[in-house]
Amino acid sequence: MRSFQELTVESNNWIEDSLTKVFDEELKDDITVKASYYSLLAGGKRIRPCLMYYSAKMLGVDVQKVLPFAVSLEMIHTYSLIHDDLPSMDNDDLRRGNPTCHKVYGEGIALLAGDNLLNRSFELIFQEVVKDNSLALAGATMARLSGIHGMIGGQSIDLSSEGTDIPVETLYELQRKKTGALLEAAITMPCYVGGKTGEELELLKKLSEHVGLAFQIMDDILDVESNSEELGKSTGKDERDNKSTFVSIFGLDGAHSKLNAEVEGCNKVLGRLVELGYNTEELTTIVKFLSERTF
Ligand code: GRG
Repeated sequence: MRSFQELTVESNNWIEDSLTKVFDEELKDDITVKASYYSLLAGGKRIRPCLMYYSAKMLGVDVQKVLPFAVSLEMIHTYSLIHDDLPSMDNDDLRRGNPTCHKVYGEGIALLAGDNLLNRSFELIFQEVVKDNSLALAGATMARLSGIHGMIGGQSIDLSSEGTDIPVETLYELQRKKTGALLEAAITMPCYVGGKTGEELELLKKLSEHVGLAFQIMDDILDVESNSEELGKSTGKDERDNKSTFVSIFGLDGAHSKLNAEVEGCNKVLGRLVELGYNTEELTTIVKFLSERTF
């Protein structure tokens, strides 16, 4: 069985080259394009493309057809990080081991770089839909999961509840949207692209919900237990900003048991996919990594 690191070598080979050419060559000297590439090509775990690649492989969906959606998703994810780091939001200096976009390019250009990544990501999707109309649902789903019903909706609840003790149900809703929605896009997009909208889609939605919560619970744990050298971003922020998190509400031990519950949920869904005849080896390895990650 291959390790998570070995799996990402393959998925990074699949996506990385495309990420370096998302903007037209003649725009390479534009300051907003430079700032966009600065953040997009700074690395990061690339967990969303990895999940999308191995979900497609499991379903037997052509990874070349899925690729523009993975590129688009990583662009949307990067825009959200640039905007989240701005002084008017989380006010952060460090991201992916480097100074944040606005520290290097200034706030105005960082704002534009985020906008630019978002707009271009949907332009890339529309270009695919123009070629093949059957991809329209995939594009619409990507927009919905990134927007007010998904990530932006989660961020909206998050910002409006800073400094207050939120009920557990609100914490779950916030995190399902803020973190979970883009992970759902990663895991389910191959279903929409490949026209597999039956039981597989329902199972992969369920899997994403557990993966999203496990990912966020681990993020909250690492914010307390890890350090900025290891994570490439600042730590201790949740307490600084008086945020309700899985750790602040359940304590560290409680957060670890919530994490285990989500991992069990993932494994149950993966078990059902095995019963349906799918090979879940790679997705199982990724889930294991997410539940043990140190960065
Ligand atoms: C600004 C619309 C808008 C949304 C911001 C991304 C985000 C929403 C907030 C950042 C803070 C946070 C804890 C988000 C939860 C999602 C998350 C853990 C993002 C970091 O994702 P990783 O760890 O990052 O995959 P890398 O750098 O590895 O790609």
